Amino acid sequence: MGVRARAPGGVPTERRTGGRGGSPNAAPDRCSWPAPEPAPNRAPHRRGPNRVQTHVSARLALTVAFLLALAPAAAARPNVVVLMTDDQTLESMAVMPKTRALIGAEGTTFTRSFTNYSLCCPSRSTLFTGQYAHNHGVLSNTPPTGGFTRLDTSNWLPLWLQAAGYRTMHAGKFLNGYGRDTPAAPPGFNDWHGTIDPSTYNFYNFTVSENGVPRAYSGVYSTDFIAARANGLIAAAAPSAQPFFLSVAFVAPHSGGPREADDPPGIATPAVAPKYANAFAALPLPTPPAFNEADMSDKPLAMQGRPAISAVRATRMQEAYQQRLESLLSVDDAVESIVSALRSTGELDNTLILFTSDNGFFAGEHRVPAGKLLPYEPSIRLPLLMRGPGVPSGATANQLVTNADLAPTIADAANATPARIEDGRSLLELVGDPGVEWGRELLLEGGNARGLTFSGLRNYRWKYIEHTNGEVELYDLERDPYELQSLHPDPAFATVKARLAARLAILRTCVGRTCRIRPALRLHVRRRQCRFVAAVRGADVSAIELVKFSVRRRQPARDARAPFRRSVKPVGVRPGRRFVVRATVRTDDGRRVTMDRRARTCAR
Ligand SMILES: [Ca+2]
Ligand SMILES: [Ca+2]
Ligand SMILES: [Ca+2]
Repeated sequence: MGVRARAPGGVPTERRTGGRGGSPNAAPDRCSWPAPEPAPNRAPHRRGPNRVQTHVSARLALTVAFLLALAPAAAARPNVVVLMTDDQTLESMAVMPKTRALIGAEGTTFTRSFTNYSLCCPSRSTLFTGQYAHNHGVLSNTPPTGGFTRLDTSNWLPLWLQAAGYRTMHAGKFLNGYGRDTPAAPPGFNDWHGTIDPSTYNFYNFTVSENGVPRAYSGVYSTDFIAARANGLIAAAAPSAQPFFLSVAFVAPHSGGPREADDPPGIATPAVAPKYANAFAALPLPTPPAFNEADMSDKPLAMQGRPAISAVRATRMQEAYQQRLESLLSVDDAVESIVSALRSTGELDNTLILFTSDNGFFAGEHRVPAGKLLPYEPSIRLPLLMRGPGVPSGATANQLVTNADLAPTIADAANATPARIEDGRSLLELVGDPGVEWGRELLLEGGNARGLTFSGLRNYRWKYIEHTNGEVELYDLERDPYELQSLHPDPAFATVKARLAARLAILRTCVGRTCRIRPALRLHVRRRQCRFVAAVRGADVSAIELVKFSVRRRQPARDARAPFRRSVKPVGVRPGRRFVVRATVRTDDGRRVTMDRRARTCAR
C-alpha cells in the first residue's frame, strides 16, 4: 500500500510510507499503524516571508504582511535537518571549523548537552521518540533488549511529522541491525536511504536501502555518499511548498573498514578519506587529568579491574584518535555542502538545522582506551549546534539539555503533535529566553544486552550513579570536573547523596512531567501601595544557595541569605503597565531554576 506523493516537477511517483508493498523486497506487515494522509492534499504551507507573491498590489502586500505577522508560527513551518555523527566527542568539534561557523556561529551552541544513554541504538531511539530509554524500551544494540526491531516505529517522530504535512527523508546510518531481516523502509519516511547493517560499517563498501530496494555501492567514501544523497533529497524536496524533514546520519568517526596501512593493532579505527590521511599525524593523544586515572579505588570494582594504559597501548590509541579526527574533516565538508545545498535551493533561512552526535567516546580517560556506555563525561557529553528560524545567532546556551529534547524541539518547530508522552522539552523555548532555567535534572541510563545496569542523575554540580549491583558513585563536578574522586563513602556528603538518591528514584521510572521535576519553590510578588516585594518560598527553601531577583531580566539583585525577600523596582516601566519579576535560584544540591511573576505598576 503506497501513497501518491508529488515528485519535483509534478510527476507523481509511488512512494512507500510503511513496511508494506512498494517493492519486491517489502517487509511483512510488521505494524498495523494507520497510514498518514499524503501531504500534498493538505493546505499549502507558507515557507517563509520570501515566498509572498510579488505581483500583488502594494496595498494588498501590506495587508498580507500584516496578517502573516499576526498568524501563529504554525503558518511558517520550517524544514528540519538533523545531522548526526556517530561516537563523536564534544572536544572533537575543535577540528570542525566549517560546522562551527555555519551552524554554531549562525545559531546557538549548547555547552551542556548530554545523551540519556551513551550507546547508538538507545540514543537514536531517543532522538526519534523524545523519550528516555526506560520509556522507549530500546536498552541495547541487539535483540531482545535492543536493536532496530525493538523500537515501536508505529508511533514515532517521522509519522508525527508526516501527519503534520511534512515530507520525511533519511540518508545514512539507522538503528543497529537495520536491514538484516528486510530492506523495507521503516514507517513514516517518504524517501528512505538507510544503510543496511552490517555493511554500514564499511566506509567504501556498503548497501543502501533505496526506498526498500537494496543497492550496493563500492569505491565511494561513505561520508561523501551520504552528503551527496542528502543534497539530492534537498534538491528534490525544495521546489515543493511542502516543508521537509531530513535526517542525515554519518558513520564517522565510528570505526569501520576497510583496514588501512597505518591502522594500529587491537584498536578499531574509522577509514579516512585519502585527502585527509595523516592530516593529524603530528597531534598527540590528549592527556587530561582523567587520562589513565592513577587511583581507581573510588570507582566500582569493574572499573578498578582495568589495567593502566601502557606506553605501547597509548601509541596505538593515538593513531586511532588521529584517524577519528581525520574522518571528521570529511563530515565537516559534508556539513558545508549540505548547508550550501540548502542555500542554493533557497531553503536555508527557513530550515532548522541540528548538528549532534549519538554518544561520546573515551580516549584513555578512567583507563578506558576506547568505547562509551559508561556514565562518565567523555561518554555522555554531546556536541549540539542549532540554527534556523527563531534560533539566535552567535549565541551560547549553557543550560543542561538532553537528547530527549530533540524530538520535542523538532515537533515544536513543525507544529507536529507527538503521540508519545515526551520526557524532554522543546529547546525553542530555551533559546528564545537565554536566562531561563527549567529546574530539572537529567537522567542517565546504561546497560548491556540483558538490560539496564545503572541509572544516574546529573545536574549542574552533582553526578550520582546507582549500579544495579548496589555500587554507587558521587561526583562534585564543580570541584572535580574530571570525576577523579567519588565521594560516595564520605559521611560529609551523606545528606546530599540521600537527596540525590530520592530524586533519582523518581527519575528512574519517570514519565513525561515526572522527568522534569523542579525544586519545590514559588516566587511571590506583593504590591504595597506602589512598592513591590518579591520573595521565594517553598519546601526547598532551605536548599537555596543564591537568588537573583530581576525586573524585565535586567540588573539582578543578589540575595544569598534567608528569607530571600527583596524589594524590586520596576525602573522604566510606565504607570499602569505589566512587568515581569524573575527569580533565578541556585540550590546547594546543584539545581538551577527561574520563576517569573507578572505584576502591574500603579496607575498614576
Ligand atoms: Ca554511537
Ligand atoms: Ca582506519
Ligand atoms: Ca595515520
